[in-house]
Amino acid sequence: MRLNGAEILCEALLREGVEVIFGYPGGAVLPLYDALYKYSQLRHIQVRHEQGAAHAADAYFRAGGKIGVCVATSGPGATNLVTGLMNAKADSIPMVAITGQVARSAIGKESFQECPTLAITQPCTKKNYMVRSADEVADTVHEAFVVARKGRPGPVLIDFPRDVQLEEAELKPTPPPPNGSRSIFLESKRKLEHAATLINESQRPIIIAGHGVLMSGASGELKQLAERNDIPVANTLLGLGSFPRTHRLSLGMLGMHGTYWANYAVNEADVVLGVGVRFDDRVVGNPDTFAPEAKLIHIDSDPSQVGRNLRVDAPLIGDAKVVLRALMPLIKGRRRRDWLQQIETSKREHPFPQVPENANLPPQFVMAQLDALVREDGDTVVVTGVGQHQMWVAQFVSFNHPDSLVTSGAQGVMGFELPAAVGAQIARPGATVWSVCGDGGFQMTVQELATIADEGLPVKLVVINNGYLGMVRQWQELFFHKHLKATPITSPDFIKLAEAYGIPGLRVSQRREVLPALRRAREHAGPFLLDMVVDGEVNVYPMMKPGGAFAETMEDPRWTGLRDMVG
Ligand SMILES: Cc1cc2nc3c(=O)[nH]c(=O)nc-3n(C[C@H](O)[C@H](O)[C@H](O)COP(=O)(O)OP(=O)(O)OC[C@H]3O[C@@H](n4cnc5c(N)ncnc54)[C@H](O)[C@@H]3O)c2cc1C
Ligand SMILES: Cc1ncc(C[n+]2csc(CCOP(=O)(O)OP(=O)(O)O)c2C)c(N)n1
Ligand SMILES: [Mg+2]
Repeated sequence: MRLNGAEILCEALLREGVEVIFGYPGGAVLPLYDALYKYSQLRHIQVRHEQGAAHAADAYFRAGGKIGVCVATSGPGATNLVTGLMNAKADSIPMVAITGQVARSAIGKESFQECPTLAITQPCTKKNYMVRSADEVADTVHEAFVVARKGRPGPVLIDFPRDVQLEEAELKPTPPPPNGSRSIFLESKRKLEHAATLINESQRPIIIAGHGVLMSGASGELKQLAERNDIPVANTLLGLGSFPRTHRLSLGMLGMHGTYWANYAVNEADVVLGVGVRFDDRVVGNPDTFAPEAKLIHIDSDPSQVGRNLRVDAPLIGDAKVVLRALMPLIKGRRRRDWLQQIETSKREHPFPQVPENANLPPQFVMAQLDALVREDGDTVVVTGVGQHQMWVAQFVSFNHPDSLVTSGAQGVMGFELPAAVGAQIARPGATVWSVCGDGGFQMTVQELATIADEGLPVKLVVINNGYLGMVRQWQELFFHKHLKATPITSPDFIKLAEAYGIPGLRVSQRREVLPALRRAREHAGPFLLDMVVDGEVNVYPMMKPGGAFAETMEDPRWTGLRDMVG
């Protein structure tokens, strides 16, 4: 069958099981949009900015596990994708991005809307291609999906010259599927036995479960191993949900804003088992003082991540699920009353983050109430922006299921919250999707309210309106002599703004209003916005200083038990 390049691309996407494309048209992708006009099986979500397309495609994967596809035109369309590509690359999210390019004969001539997309996106993709003939299109698309998924996943970009979209070629048969996308388990039995001996003989082990556990679908294996050997589990921000937060062995998040007791347990541990975790500096602080007494076992599918940030005693390279399964028979069943008791004592002495008693509506109160609702619901996704509200979500919401948190980790992209909510809701139409937004971040991609309204996505937007770029204000207060420069931020009337898009909303400024408002938003059939006018000058604690040691953890001495207050 002879088709043009754009039609071949659509056929190849369908063969890859693609159902949704997040995109924005322009001159250099007009032939592709003409093909999409015919290929109505490919649902096209028209975002309002290409950055939104990339974030939506990213969250589509994080929430639903299927690779997201985004499309942009050449020049400004392609450059608008860059933040989203970098975000996906840094957080190991597979994605396929397709950009239009000027015709082959116009390349290199500073043609209208020409830009060096391959050069610009090379560092923020796993691989990028330019298809130079229609004949190459199908194979390139299939290869892109394989590359995006395998090893450490990430985004792949295909630059698609306009004339190649129009050129005709024969549609090739589908290539055979590659031999399994999981990386082959490389480690010897001796290495597994060494790691198992370290665990079995340890007195104070801890598991640090990261994003790789979710990527591998290894939550079940993780739970089995933790329970068999009675090992407490701390999660990274991106690993939250890989181990049930309400499980007796869960310590919550570790790291810069992790729970005191998770960081305490790491500090006291004699063995640390890291699973699918990159040991980012927000997790480790100062590498010289991290887990000072521990032997480190590291399971990761990407050999370049092992030993990169920390010295590793027992590396186990491979897919988390495969390695954990291989390790399991070597792990002894045992109970660790003394060690767990030691951690319980630390919990009692350093209770959970709290609020000043005289506070009116502390943001943490909102999070604790949201947690109550999330626990009631079976199928929930919480999306966040970046900043203080993100950390309070991580601290207060009990993520008990995989793929229930969608957040930007390594890049910390403000503005992720709205377009990511679009992608998450489209991936999980039956789920309640809460998007907890910063008043700053919300204003960065606010135009995606139109996408939410157009598509009738029943997203629940909770704007944490603290009047500040709160996280930066916190750093100015703590480390820059309270010089608040450019961090107080004004906002439009969020309710009126939402109304302009046909989205109803409610303003909340009192504690007693919070839970009824959250319920009302949840019960509303369509999108709903809550403008939570919270106390502005509240800091996220505990906080380990950047690059600092556990011993330097900052706690707020003024605060008293919030969880008791909200019941
Ligand atoms: C304001 C702010 C504050 C933050 N504070 C904290 C904090 O206090 N604590 C915290 O934890 N984070 C914090 N972060 C996030 C932090 O920056 C990192 O993004 C996060 O710690 C990374 O988690 P990770 O290593 O689990 O995930 P990733 O960075 O995604 O790494 C995943 C690892 O898993 C591996 N992997 C992938 N697939 C597989 C597989 N199938 N099998 C095995 N391995 C696999 C990858 O090779 C990689 O090494 C913060 C971010 C922001 C924006
Ligand atoms: C695109 C982008 N620009 C700047 C920053 C730096 N930054 C990190 S957190 C933050 C403040 C976020 O403010 P807001 O969205 O209101 O959330 P809050 O911290 O107040 O909860 C800023 C400016 C960033 N992470 N991303
Ligand atoms: Mg704010």
